[in-house]
Amino acid sequence: MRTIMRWSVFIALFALSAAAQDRMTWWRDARFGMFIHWGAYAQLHGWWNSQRTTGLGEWIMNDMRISIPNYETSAAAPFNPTQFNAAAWVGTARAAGQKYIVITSKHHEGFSMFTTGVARFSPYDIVEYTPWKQDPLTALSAECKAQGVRFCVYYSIMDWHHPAQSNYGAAMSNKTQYVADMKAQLQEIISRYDPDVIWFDGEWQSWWTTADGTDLHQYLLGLKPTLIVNNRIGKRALTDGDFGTPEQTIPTDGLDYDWESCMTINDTWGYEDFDVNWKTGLTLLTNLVDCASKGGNFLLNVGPTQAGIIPQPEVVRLDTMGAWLTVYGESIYGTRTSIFPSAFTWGKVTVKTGKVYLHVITWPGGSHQLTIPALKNTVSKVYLLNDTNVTCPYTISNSSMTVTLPAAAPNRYVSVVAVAVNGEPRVSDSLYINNTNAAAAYTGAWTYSGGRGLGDYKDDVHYTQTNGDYCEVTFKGIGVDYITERNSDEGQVDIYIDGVFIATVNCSNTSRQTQQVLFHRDLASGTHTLRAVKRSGQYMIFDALRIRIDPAAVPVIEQNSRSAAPAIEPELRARAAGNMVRFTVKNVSGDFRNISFRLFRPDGVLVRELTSGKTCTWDMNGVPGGVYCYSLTVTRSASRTGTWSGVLHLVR
Ligand code: FHN
Repeated sequence: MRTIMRWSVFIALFALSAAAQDRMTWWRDARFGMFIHWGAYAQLHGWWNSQRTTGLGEWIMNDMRISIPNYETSAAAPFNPTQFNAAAWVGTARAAGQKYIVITSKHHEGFSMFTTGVARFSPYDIVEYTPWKQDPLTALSAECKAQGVRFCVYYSIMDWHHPAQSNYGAAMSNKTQYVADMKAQLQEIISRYDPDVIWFDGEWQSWWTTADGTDLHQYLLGLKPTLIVNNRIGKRALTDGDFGTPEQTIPTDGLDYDWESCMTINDTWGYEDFDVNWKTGLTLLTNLVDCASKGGNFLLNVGPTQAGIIPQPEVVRLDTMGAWLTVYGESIYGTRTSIFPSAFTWGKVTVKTGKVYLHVITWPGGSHQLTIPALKNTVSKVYLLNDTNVTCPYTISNSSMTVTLPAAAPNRYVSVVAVAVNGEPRVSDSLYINNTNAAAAYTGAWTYSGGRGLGDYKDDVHYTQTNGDYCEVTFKGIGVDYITERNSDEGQVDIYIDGVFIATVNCSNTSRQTQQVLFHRDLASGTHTLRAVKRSGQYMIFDALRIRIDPAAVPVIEQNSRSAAPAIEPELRARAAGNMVRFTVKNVSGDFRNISFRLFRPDGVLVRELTSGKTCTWDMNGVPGGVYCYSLTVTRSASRTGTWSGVLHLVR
């Protein structure tokens, strides 16, 4: 009798070590910090020999090829910021809603903004080398503790003044000596100012390696186990430090690990008196909301003057952000990344236990309605976050929720609508069929266009110019959204479901709009076919379908037709108590060789992969909850291979 093997895949979750989780908790909850670039370069404020520097204010020594002696006498020695006021600086950050400050303790110029006793750094520091003779880090760390703001420091590995480095940090003549000196200085900083984060930079020189970063990180954790460091302690790899550091940009889809986007309010980090290209309050608030909606932090920079004053245009903008956060901070602090698989044209979403926050940047006209994918939760109330007495009517279908808003936006920048739910917000499971998925079939003269950079889903589309051409997709689910672009050169598209004409959608619009939900249909659970047919206009664009999965349906696990192995356990569900997910394929007979296990996002992007062995433990930190597809191949012998695929729910 054929041995019937019982395959099952057990999923056991192990919480990350409590220390690792606790260490990052305050940082993740903080969401918004102040970067301060302040050094001897402020004394030159962007000028050298009556010429404007060609680059950033803090790079003036390098960019204007200033020698060390000239920089010592012209920038460092005369630096005398008599108007510095720690209470005012920290007060500005606190009023702005910035929960932590990261100040340059030593930038590439090598001038220490604190008293250092380390040979080869001393006496090139703000106390010993200037007429001012004060230590701003002492004052700021004390003031931060007094005002409840976390104190953190920036530290440059590259050092244009230390005798072991030459050619503006490109050459290293005595790395052992320099690393020893740097470690001694960092010990001074930790013991004297107790920073919560050390923000490394200047790691790109070839003489600094990943191994150097790992060694330094271990050394620092020995001094302060709860210290957080960024990925520039190494070489900005995923495994370096505690968080990623996108600079002057916000990752389009966020990152699936902790990250912080740092930005300037104008275009320079260090002060330049001629850089007046100030970002607007709307831009800055939109950036903050964008970061939070993608699970990241926003570190916004100020560049104080040679006198020790934060430029007023920066203070004004920070005040604007603080006023907004006073009303809407609940939707930023302590929130997590949006649970919805794609962005919305009207704004951004953040969540926390019991709440979904809709950050509406473009207030809807007409009927003033927003539609979001249906939540799995019970909705108890929808209201304006700025006035909880103003509730918003809403309707829920089995795959979407429509909220009707007041006619006017309550805030001139970003208005927030709160959706109160029971427990952890969870969205109805949905799958994306992108225009390149195998499931999409095209009839006629279609063309593929990728990398348009116009906001398409996965930045690619198929298009045709021939009326009658169509795209067709067969899927299983309880609802479908036809997602495409609208533009002035597009026309009408006929939508058929299961061979029946349902609607003609208008894809024309005076200006280009991408990822528009132009058609939505709730469906009986089962297999359906959507056909989109070009009827008129110059172009028809096909971008994606969003399909609602029936949570009650147990997806069929396709079993390799050649294998005698029995069906695998149906739909796997992993409830993440922590972030570590351990997959083990358990085979009673125990005689199989290995497994390959791949986890995909619904749109086909590979999330995690195991290509050999019998168990794997993946850190799912930063991987949002939702529906994932998996494929599992078990090899017992050359002729006995079983392949299964299915759906796995990662529930946060
Ligand atoms: O070279 C530095 C620059 O001066 C500034 O400090 C930025 C801030 O993140 N970091 C480096 C450039 O990536």
